[in-house]
Amino acid sequence: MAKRISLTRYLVEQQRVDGLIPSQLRLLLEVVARACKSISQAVNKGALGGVLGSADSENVQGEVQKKLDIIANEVLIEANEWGGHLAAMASEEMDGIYVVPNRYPQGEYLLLFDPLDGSSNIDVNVSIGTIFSVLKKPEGDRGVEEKDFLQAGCQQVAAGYCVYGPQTTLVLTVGDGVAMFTLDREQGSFVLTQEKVRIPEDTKEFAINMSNMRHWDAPVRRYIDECLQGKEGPRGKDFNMRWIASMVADVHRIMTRGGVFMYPWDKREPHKPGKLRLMYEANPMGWLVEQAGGAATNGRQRILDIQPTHLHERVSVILGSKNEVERVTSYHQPV
Ligand code: AHM
Ligand code: MG
Repeated sequence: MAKRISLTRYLVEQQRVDGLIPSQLRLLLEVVARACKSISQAVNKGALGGVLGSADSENVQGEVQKKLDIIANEVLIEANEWGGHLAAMASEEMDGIYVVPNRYPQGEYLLLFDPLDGSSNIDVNVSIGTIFSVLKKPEGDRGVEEKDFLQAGCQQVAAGYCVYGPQTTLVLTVGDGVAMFTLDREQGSFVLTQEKVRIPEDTKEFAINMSNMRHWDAPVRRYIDECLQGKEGPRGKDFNMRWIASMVADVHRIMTRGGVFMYPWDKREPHKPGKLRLMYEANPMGWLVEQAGGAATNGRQRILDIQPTHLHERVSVILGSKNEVERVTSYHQPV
């Protein structure tokens, strides 16, 4: 029988053999995984757990919060605040940063998360997920501040997501490729099910919210127009479209079989660079995709090179199969 490698064992081996993960980071990742298990349980209960529907609140972006957005946010904070490995956390669902209270020891890491991505899919039993990113707190004795979080994505020391679908799958990178772990519900542990994930460089599948087509910029329109022309057009092949409207689920499909995912700037909100959030969505997903051999840009530059100026910054996102991302990006370059 093939040996089963648990997440714990995988992380210990990465720490011991490859020296890739300091012990504090290993502990942190274990705690995040444990929190994801709790969120997965809440998601699975659905109406039976009374967790569906909206709460009577809005987040900092003015979006109505779902009950599960709030539950997932609390689970992540409660699981992570006391372990001693973190200095502070930031979440899509909180206005400012959450500094670890004085009653607990302070660690050297910063954790950022979108506690429950794909909120519009919660009540309709479609895959949703948690996205997270880990940064190192800059050196120094002063207390942690919001500006400590404003590091480019290339500074991440770990990133991952957990998709709550037919299976619960945790996907992780610490900078040495991407590994996938499937939750064994009977054992209550994540088991390694794929290592060295590779995204094919070419694809015939794109993911974009087509209902926004009339609002897009010319380069995105051109790319999608050419895909839609199929075999008869300049691409010489037929394309398929998939849009789940949960970034986690769309990215997971791309991790599994390739494709290109786009949430571009559009002219409905001309002053916003895009819909998705740089720190909680684009950076962790961008790094995971790059670690699996794909690419991630905002049309003009590599996502991971963007210097953030505020915590809840938004960004235009194009990521997935390398050759397609490079093509869309090249359409954005001035001629
Ligand atoms: P959320 O973090 O509030 O759930 O919003 C992000 C989600 C992404 O998961 C998804 O790609 C996108 O919003 C879907 O947007 P739309 O409803 O415009 O298709
Ligand atoms: Mg969200």
